[in-house]
Amino acid sequence: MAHRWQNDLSPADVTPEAVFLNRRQFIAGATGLGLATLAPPARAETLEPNSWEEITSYNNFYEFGTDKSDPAKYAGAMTTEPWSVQIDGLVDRPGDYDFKDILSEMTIEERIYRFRCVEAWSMVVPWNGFEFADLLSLAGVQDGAKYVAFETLYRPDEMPGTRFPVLDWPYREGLRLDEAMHPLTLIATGIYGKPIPNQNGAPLRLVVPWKYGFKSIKSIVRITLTDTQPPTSWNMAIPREYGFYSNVNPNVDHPRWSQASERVIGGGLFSKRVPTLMFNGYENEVASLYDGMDLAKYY
Ligand SMILES: Nc1nc2c(c(=O)[nH]1)N[C@H]1C(S)=C(S)[C@@H](COP(=O)(O)O)O[C@H]1N2
Ligand SMILES: [Mo]
Repeated sequence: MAHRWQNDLSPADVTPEAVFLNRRQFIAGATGLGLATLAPPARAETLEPNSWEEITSYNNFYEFGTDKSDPAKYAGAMTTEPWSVQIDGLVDRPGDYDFKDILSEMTIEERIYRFRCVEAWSMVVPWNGFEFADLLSLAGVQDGAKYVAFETLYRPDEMPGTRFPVLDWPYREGLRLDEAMHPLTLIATGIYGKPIPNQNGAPLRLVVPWKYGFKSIKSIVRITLTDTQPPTSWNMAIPREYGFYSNVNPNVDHPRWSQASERVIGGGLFSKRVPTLMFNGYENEVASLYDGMDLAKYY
């Protein structure tokens, strides 16, 4: 598939990880030598991807517990082979799509995206994957489809967190069809060129970089094309706090905290807060999807 979206970072920025660390030191050193003008502006600096360690040990995957360290501890028990995705609803070719067969049809590319959790922390992740629109073409979207509903695996004997009614399992998410078809909307199958770890949503998870992280549903087993807005887990749990759209928006606060800024994960002593960007920095690409919509009402 031709690339329909131009990354603002080059793959050379990603590998190997050691290069990042060295470059960070170089930037710090250069600043010390009075070459401060070479240092990137504060917000752009966060586009340096987080480390593998940060991305794979600080997670939200409530099926394995609510602590950020639970998924790395417990998600290893999730069986990811074999894996298939049921694609149904308003599609021409409904059925169970084996993950390996899906992969054989897709061209994997790298996408370095900002990732912003509704809890006001953020990372930058070098995903590997394919555009969700390409998966939809496999199944063939029918006229009349307006939304896409997603479901995560629900297997209680492998998912200790599902013993607690934190959410109405299985974890469910949804997008409007035009959001789902947007070239930024990715199915991630890897990170840093390696298969995606279970705690990050193996073997395939959604990534919608202009929306709060909970929209990026993990370990997908079902995709349904519908003509009505599907129920979604966080919205069902606390509708006042978690809307269906959940676009990153520094001007619309969460009822219990500000969304104007975010804590950048990593950097140890150097961890910092930065201003949150409209649509998480993807405003030019996605703002037109919401022309004429009141973003405070459709939060
Ligand atoms: N199935 C499922 N998907 C999920 C979640 C979850 O608890 N279960 N958490 C969401 C939230 S709140 C965030 S911030 C991201 C975290 O992704 P990461 O752990 O890969 O950083 O996954 C999202 N997808
Ligand atoms: Mo999140």
